[in-house]
Amino acid sequence: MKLILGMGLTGLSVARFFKSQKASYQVADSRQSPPLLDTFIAEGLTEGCQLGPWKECLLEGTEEIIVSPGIAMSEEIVIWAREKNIPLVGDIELFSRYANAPIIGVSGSNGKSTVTQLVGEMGLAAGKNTAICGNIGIPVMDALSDNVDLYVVELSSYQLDYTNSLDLLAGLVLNITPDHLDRYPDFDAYIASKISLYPYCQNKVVNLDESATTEIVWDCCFGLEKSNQKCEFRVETDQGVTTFFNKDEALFGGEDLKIVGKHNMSNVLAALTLGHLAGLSNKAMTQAVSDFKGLPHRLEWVVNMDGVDFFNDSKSTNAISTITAINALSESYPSLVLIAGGIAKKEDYSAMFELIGEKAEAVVFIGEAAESFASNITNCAVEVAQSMAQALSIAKCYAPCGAILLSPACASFDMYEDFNARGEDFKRLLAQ
Ligand code: UMA
Ligand code: ADP
Repeated sequence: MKLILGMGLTGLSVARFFKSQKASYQVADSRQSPPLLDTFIAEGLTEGCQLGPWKECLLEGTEEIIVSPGIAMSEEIVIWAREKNIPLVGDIELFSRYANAPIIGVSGSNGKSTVTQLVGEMGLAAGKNTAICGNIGIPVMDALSDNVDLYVVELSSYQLDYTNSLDLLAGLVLNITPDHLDRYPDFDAYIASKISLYPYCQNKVVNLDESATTEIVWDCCFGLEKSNQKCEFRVETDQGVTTFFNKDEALFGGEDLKIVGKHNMSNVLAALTLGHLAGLSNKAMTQAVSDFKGLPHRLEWVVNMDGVDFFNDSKSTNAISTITAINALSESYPSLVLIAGGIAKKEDYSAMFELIGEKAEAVVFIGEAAESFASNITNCAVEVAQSMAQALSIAKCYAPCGAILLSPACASFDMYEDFNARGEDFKRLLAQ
């Protein structure tokens, strides 16, 4: 009997798969009423369902556990399973057993979804039936199909932690900066989790700008700052004109990109390198890059109102992504007002506070972290707001021109269901 732990998106996709295979399984969740329970019931997937605090007897007769990524390794049920030597895998490993098309894997602290989506769109532009899935929001077991030509899978560290076997045609850890430090004993453990992707790769792709992966013996590389002769793709800037190259062939210019900021140039290089390894043509990849508008909530331009551009970067849930957004926009906007805050991550925000003082006209903080963040700001105006609506109206007072940027650097759960809801609220308020 298989045991599926966690009745979220992952658990649902795994239960659907086992049902389709007529395999016997049991589902369990440590919450009394998990949000997707109704869907499990409607689809007839509640076989042997156990809800509420984990009980050791759940493991009786269990030959393998498929554990959801949100369940930490410190959970009792995981510890008991390990003590009993019951094999424990995540959905990614299960998927790898059945997938019969090449898989590209993308991990990293920031930019995973952007690169995953872009590689996926390159695959589609090349006429391949491409599945874009994984941590990006579509569980891999829901994407599994005999009709797929290419899988592009976003891999989180949580998923990698429950993976022991995986076959990737190519894989990349885009960057590693502090995140999820509530799940790991320290930053080194988080780095180790990310880097565990590489042994699964037929082609290891490394970002030369990322110091945490310099030890990796790579097969392919790219770098925006530290490019070299061995890079298949590179960017050159001559007299302010930026061009992307594949070896000696000029592909497109920086002005052809609809996504802004240097970090997105790095994301494009990453996607080109992975797409190339998947056998995609430069023509198809160039088409996909020039059509790519980026994903919602990632430095997304929303509207120009009374001469002010509004950007929604709600997906920024850590300091470095907000630092990246401020740097990207301050290149083009001399006046920048930031809205940030929410539930602070267990990380050092001092570099972000300093940059805000240096580059922003004003900052408006919201959410649980507001007061403590505000006390760390010097060199620019600082305000605390009680709601997104109030934050926006305060921000507008400081921005007669330039840009207003929502880039929270924090989790959203104090005020919203998730980062999507936060970004949608920001956009809804702007549409009023
Ligand atoms: N649960 C328990 N006990 C626990 C923890 C969770 O029973 O101790 C139950 C919850 O009650 C809930 C279920 O597990 O019913 C939720 O499982 P989950 O947290 O693993 O979430 P899923 O809905 O399966 O979504 C997961 C990813 N979530 C996490 O890793 C936390 C989604 O990434 C991913 O899109 C989805 O699988 C499909 O692959 C989200 C995420 O926040 C977007 N990821 C983190 C990030 O990007 O930073 C890693
Ligand atoms: P992830 O899936 O890793 O969370 P996303 O593509 O969803 O990555 O972007 C998350 C946040 O990180 C957004 O605020 C986005 O603007 C920012 N970001 C995107 N790419 C990069 C990058 N290469 N380096 C740093 N920040 C980035």
